[in-house]
Formats: sequence, structure tokens, C-alpha cells
Amino acid sequence: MLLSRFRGNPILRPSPSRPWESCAVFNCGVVHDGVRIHMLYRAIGEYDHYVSRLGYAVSRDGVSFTRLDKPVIEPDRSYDRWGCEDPRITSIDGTYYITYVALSKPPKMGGGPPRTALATTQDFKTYRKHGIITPEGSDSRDTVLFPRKINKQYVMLHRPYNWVRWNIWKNSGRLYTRFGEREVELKLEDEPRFPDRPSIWIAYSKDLKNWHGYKPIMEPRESWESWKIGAGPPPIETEEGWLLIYHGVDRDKTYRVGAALLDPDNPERIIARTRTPLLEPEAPYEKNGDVPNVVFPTGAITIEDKLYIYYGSADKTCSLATTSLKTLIKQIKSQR
Ligand code: BMA
Repeated sequence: MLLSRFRGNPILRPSPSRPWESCAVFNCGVVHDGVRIHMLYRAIGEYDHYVSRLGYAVSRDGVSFTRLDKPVIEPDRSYDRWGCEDPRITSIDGTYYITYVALSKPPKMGGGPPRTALATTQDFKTYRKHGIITPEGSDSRDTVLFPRKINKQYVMLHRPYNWVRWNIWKNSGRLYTRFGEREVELKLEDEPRFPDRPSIWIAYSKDLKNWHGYKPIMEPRESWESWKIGAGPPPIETEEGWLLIYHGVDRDKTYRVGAALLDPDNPERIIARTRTPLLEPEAPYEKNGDVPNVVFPTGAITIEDKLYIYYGSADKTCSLATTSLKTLIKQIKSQR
């Protein structure tokens, strides 16, 4: 495989002395400010309700992280009172935007179903919550923002799990979907083509509140991603286009890592995409944990030509794998 696991993996383990993160710490978002690497990670402190909070850690070298004693984002709104999960961080014009999965109902009852909320911070000390940003009636995880506007608009990728052909129907010209227990009308200005399986969708916005132009851009293709795919870390701008690292899940529920290159001016166009996974569960901490056989990338940074990919391992710990950016891009382009 092209990615090398960091020898000191996992880089973050549960902390028995802090009750809110004593069971699991995983799926971490990261951002590099030029000096420090800031990390937000999902933490679990009990298995009865399985409620997640977000913790903060900081590093100068990308491998040893110092954590805070208390979580920084907690379930305290109606839309996230049952969990704040899987943070991704994007820096846009000096503000850090955090997209996280918000659960309004107990995770053990499906979580609501999940939607994506937005929070911002300037300094990783104080945070502001802005509410849900994915559309009504979409069971959306894996939401990431691009680090700059494209054609004067913010761009988001998300993975509406229930927006698949067999779960959509029309009545008197209106579109409906099943969303958890309910049937919900989908108010989309243009009727998109619905894929057969849960896919990565794009959407655009001028203000990060009102979104439009929903369209699937990448669907499962290979057998290792045959059940569903979802964006990993926010896309990284490279000379060859946007590098999108994503996860693919097969019918056995094994999570693997893939990558694609998207057109710099029109990210709806996929330039190239890996046919074989870049990383799959092999190490003991990826095979055994709270959910077995999971490598789940949610953060990435580059330092010169080195790409650092941060991923959740078996829903238990945070791990790191690295590679040369140039070699990775060459590999993606060679696979198409
Ligand atoms: C996804 C999310 C992730 C989790 C993964 C593997 O659906 O719940 O948070 O890491 O499953 O269990």
C-alpha cells in the first residue's frame, strides 16, 4: 500500500482518568496554521447511551499531541443533544469552520437520523455554533467544506445516505423520501439524478446557510466500496486539482481509504480516482476496537511534499499514515 502507518500508532488513545474520553477517541479533524497542528476529535465516555463530544489537541510535529482536560464542543442544542461526532475542519479566510455530525435522538435509535452542523472558531478557545447546514430530509454525514470559494461560492460535499433511487418517489410532481420513520418532501430546485447507492454529493452557497445545486458527483464503483462512500478530510488544493481522500465501505462493513482528483474549477468533474484502496484495516488497532475493521480518514495536512492523513482506527483510537503527495497524485492519475 502506498500509505505508511506511523510507527507510534495509535497517536491518541482513550484517557482512563478523564471520564468523558475514557472509552474511545477517534475520527479526528485537523488543520495546520503554519506553526501548530490543531485537532478536534470525537470522544466517548460511556457505552450506555454512546453520546459523543469533541475534544481538542494540539501539536507542533503532527505526531505528539497535547490534549485539554475538558471537551470543547458538547451536545447542548436541540439538534445535537445526543451527540457531536466526526469533526472536519476547514480554514477559510482566517476562520476555522467545523462541520460535525449532530444527533437529535439517541444514537442507539438511529440518532435522529444524523445531520451535519456547523461551528466556527478563530482560536480553538471559543466556539460558536451555527446550526444544521444539510438539507431537511437528508441523512447526512461526511460533510466537508472546500478551503476556498469556487466561482464565488462556498462548496460542500456531503453524503445523504437516504438519497438513493429506491428511497425517492414522486407525488403530484413533488419529491419525497423516507427519513428515519418519516416521509419528508424534498425541496430541491432542480431534480437531481438519484444514484443507486449512497454517494458523495456536492452543493453550493453564497452564505454557508442557503445551499443549492445538489448533485451526486461520485458513486461507489469498486467492490471494496460497494455499499457506500463518503468524503474524508476537506479537499486539498494541489497543482493537479482537488485531492479528495474518501472512505469506501463494502458489504462486510469493512472501511477502506480511497482518493480522487477533482477539477480545480469544476469539482463536479472527477479527473481520476483510485481503483484499489490506499489503506485497509491490517494493523491490530484497525481490526479490533469498538467497531472492527475500520480505517476512517477525517483529517489531512501537507508539510512540503509530505501528506499526513489522520484517521479513526476501529472507532477506538486516532492513527496517522503518511505518503509523498507527488507520488500519491501520480498513482491516482495512473489508475483513472
Ligand atoms: C460511520 C460513522 C463513523 C464511524 C464509522 C465506522 O457510519 O458512524 O463515525 O467511524 O461508521 O463505524
